[in-house]
Amino acid sequence: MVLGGTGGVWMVRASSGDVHDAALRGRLKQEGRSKLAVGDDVTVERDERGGTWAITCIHDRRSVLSRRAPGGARAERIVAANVDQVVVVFAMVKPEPHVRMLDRFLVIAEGNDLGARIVLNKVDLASAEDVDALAAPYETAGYSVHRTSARQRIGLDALHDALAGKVSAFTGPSGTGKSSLLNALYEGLDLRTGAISESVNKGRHTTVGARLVPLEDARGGYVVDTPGLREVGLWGLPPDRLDHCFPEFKPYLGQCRFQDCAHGAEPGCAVRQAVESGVVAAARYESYLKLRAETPDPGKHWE
Ligand SMILES: Nc1nc2c(ncn2[C@@H]2O[C@H](COP(=O)(O)OP(=O)(O)OP(=O)(O)O)[C@@H](O)[C@H]2O)c(=O)[nH]1
Ligand SMILES: [Mg+2]
Ligand SMILES: [Zn+2]
Repeated sequence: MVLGGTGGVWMVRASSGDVHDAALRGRLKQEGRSKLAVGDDVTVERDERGGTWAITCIHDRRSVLSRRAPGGARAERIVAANVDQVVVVFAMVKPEPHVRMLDRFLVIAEGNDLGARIVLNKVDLASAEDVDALAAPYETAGYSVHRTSARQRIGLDALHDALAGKVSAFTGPSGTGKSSLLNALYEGLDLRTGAISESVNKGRHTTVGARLVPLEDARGGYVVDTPGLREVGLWGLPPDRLDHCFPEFKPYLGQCRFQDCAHGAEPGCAVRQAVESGVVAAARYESYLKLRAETPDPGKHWE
C-alpha cells in the first residue's frame, strides 16, 4: 500500500507493517504507468546493489477517488486509490456549512461509485435542532449522518465502528475538523490540526497532500486524511449521470415523460413532482440544478 509520497519517493507499507521509501522503477515510467496514487497496491523489490527499494508493479485499482484539478485545468486529480468509502466532514459552525458544497462532495463520491457517509462535526457549538435540520434531507436520502464533536468526544464510537477494516477517505472543507476527529478516534495518531480564521492562517490548509494512515487498531483499516478542498470540480461525470448521483431521485428516474429529461422545466418530470410533493428535499433539487448547469454538454470541453 502506498501511504504517501512527494517528489518521486513514495512511502510503501508492506504487509509485514514495515514502511519503505521506494521509487518507481524506470521501466514503469517509460510504459506511462507512472501515475501512482495514495492507496495504490504495489509490489516492491529491494535493489541488489544499493539496498534501496523500487516499485516494480502497480496492481489494478478497485476504485479511485478523483476530482478535477484546481484552477480549471482539464486534468483529473486522483485523490486516492482503492478507497472503500468517502467520509464527508462538515462543521456546524466555523466554517459555516454550505449545503451546495456538501452536495457537491456527495456527488463526487457517487460519481466515483463510492459509498459516502456524512459527519456533522462541532455539534458542541450548535443546538440539536439545527443539527437535526441539517441532517434530515440526507437521512431521508439514505445517508448515514454522524453527529460528532472531536472536542467533547461525542459520537466517536459509532464513527469508529463505521471505519473499522475499511479504507476511508476523509474529505470536506478546510477547518471542519477532519484531522481533529481522526486524532480523537485513534490514540497516538497526532495529525496536524490548526485553528482557522486566525489572521495569519486564514485560508491556509493545515493538512497538505493526501496521506494514507494505517489504523493501528485491532480491526485495522486505513484513513486518508485529505487536505480541505477549496475548489471541488466534478470530473468526467457525464451530465446525464448526474441525476443518478442523488440517491433519493432514483425511484423517479425513468418515470419522466421524456426519456432524456434533465429534470429542469420539462413537462411531466417525475423528479420535480417529487420535489413539489415534498418527498424530495427542495434544497437537494436546487443543488442538482446548479450542478447540472455546470456540467458541460457531451463533447464540450471544461473551462
Ligand atoms: N469546538 C470544536 N472545535 C473543533 C472540533 N473539531 C475540531 N475543532 C477545531 O477546528 C479547527 C480545525 O480543525 P482541523 O482538524 O485542523 O480541521 P481539518 O478539517 O483537518 O482542516 P484542513 O486540514 O485544513 O482541511 C481546530 O482549531 C480544531 O481545534 C469540535 O468538535 N468542536
Ligand atoms: Mg486536516
Ligand atoms: Zn425529469
